[in-house]
Amino acid sequence: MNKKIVLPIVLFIIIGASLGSYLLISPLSSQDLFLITPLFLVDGDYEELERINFTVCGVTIDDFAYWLQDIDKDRVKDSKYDLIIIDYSSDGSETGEYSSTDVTYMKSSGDKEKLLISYISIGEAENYRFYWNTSWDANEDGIPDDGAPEWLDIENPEWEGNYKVHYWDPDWQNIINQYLDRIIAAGFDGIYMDIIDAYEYYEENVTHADWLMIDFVGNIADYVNKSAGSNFAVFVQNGDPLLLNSTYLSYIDGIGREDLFYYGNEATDDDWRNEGINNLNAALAENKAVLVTDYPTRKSKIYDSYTNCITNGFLPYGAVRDLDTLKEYAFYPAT
Ligand SMILES: [Ca+2]
Ligand SMILES: [Ca+2]
Repeated sequence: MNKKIVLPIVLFIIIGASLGSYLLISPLSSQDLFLITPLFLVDGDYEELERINFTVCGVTIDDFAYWLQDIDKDRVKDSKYDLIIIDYSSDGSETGEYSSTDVTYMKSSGDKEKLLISYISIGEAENYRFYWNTSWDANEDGIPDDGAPEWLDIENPEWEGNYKVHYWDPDWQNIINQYLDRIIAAGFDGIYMDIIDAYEYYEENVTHADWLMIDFVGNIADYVNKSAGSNFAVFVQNGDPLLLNSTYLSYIDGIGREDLFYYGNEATDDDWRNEGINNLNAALAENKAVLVTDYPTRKSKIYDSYTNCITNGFLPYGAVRDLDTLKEYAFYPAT
């Protein structure tokens, strides 16, 4: 090879290696993505996508984000996302609860006010929440101790600190009402209810476990409607087979669905995906918002997930599994 060819090749290798190691050692923020994007030829192929929009409680949204841990109030405030799902507490605990001042601050973004929606698990008890009493499982073996409430069941073996609950028990439902009081008092615009699919866990042994969950969601919808008004948004997460029930659909403003097109970087199984799309279409037919969160780490997969969402009329968000940062992509920027 002559020198004219060798020099560009060497430069290319050096630049490529430096950039590669930078990418390996540094977690990417949204700003980094914008800076780095034009450097990769492959990213140049990702054209900005057409936008999907929904009206939620009178507000039009065409993008959303989901952020539960290590929340940065300033980044939430400055973000242009129209709807952001966060935890109602900076660390999940009672002492970390956001005040109404915090919530007002986070909602007051540079361009316009955003909808701030609070995560709440209604189908499992979390041992770091305000309602938990350490005596319920003092020896931390995942089995409720003597004297624990009757509704408390065993710890979820796949999620430390989360315990199964008899969600149909009025005492558990009263705890959730107290939880809702705190979320409403802080000024959140709605709730995003997790572990709806707890009914699947009890289906074998409890008659009409699905209907008991539908009734619970109905009770919650009534409760927030009375105490926060009809403009308080009611979202559910996963458990989408319940969407085929029109009573259930009438209780909610929208659904969030995880792992629809991708499970990590793997495309999901065709049957699983098609069943999910079919269920979510029932929500679309009743003008309910459909928010899809997939968790690929590879940008090509994130882009593919967004493309699939848009084809199906769902709002996309590509998150990290720990939900500990805010992501944004040049092909679907927050506006
Ligand atoms: Ca125990
Ligand atoms: Ca927007």
